[in-house]
Amino acid sequence: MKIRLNILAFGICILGASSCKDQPKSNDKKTTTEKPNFTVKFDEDSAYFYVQQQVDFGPRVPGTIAHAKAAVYLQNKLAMFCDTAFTQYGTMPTGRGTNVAIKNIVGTINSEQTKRVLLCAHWDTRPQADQDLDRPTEPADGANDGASGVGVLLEIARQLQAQRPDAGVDIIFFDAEDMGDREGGATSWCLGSQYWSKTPHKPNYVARFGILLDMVGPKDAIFAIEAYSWRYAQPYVKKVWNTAATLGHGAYFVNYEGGEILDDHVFINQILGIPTLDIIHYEPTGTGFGEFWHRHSDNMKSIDKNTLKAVGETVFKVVMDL
Ligand code: AHN
Ligand code: ZN
Repeated sequence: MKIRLNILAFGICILGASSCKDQPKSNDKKTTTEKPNFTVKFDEDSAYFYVQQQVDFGPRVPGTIAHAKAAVYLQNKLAMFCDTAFTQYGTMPTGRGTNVAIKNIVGTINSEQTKRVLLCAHWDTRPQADQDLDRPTEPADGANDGASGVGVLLEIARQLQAQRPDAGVDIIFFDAEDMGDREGGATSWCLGSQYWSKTPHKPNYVARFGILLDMVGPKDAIFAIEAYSWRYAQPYVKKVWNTAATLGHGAYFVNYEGGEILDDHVFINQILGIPTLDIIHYEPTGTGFGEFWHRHSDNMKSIDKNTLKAVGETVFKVVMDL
């Protein structure tokens, strides 16, 4: 928090930083838009619980029993909260001579609405915590890297039952984002989103824009503006970052560029052409993604409820404002 205050020169962020801490546990914030009344609601305890439940299956490494069980859990959750839910099955080359089975899990709200938004996150866990000196061939829990984005989206879906959005919403949990490496090259990452972008769950699928959540749980997370997001989805980056500032979350959604990150949204932008932005924790030092990244410290201790709330409220309001 201190570092961020020093870096940032403008008022919104400074105000945001001081107000987001020690906030009373009120979930209700009146909005200031001309839209029909709604209240920004997001329960961070609920989101945290959804992260915990995923982690409790064990690392969701493609091909494992934990992965298979989590897929059922996630489809059931989306079936509870959305109008429809199903799993898209596929197969993709890993880039290293093998294929991997893909399960992309899709929940849809207001299927007939043409004004749609895509909300997505990857749900798989990297097969190895290869940034760790200790046990680098074993997977981490993937609390941040995978489970955090999914947990936030599940809570948003739950809230959208009580306050129905005018827009259509498609929530997609992408499989096999995190199996990539240098040897396999760029296309060895993001296998589920590559599959879906080539073969969307509905023929001729369109959405106005998409929001990808990745590693949205660290304490004092920094969501710098990711360069592909700025290139392909600039108006929506502005909308999301301005919404965050309005809600007092400007300390997380900072106004500087964080470089190019190869993530699921790149393939959605380049293959399908749906402008999609990435909300991803970016740390200017070290690995770029924080101390926990691809290490065994990516466990529940690396999840902060305040960060989940900042992201959840922001995305909820963007959806309801549509
Ligand atoms: C690369 O490291 C090439 N991309 C980061 C995307 C990622 C990995 N997100 C989570 N794990
Ligand atoms: Zn990862």
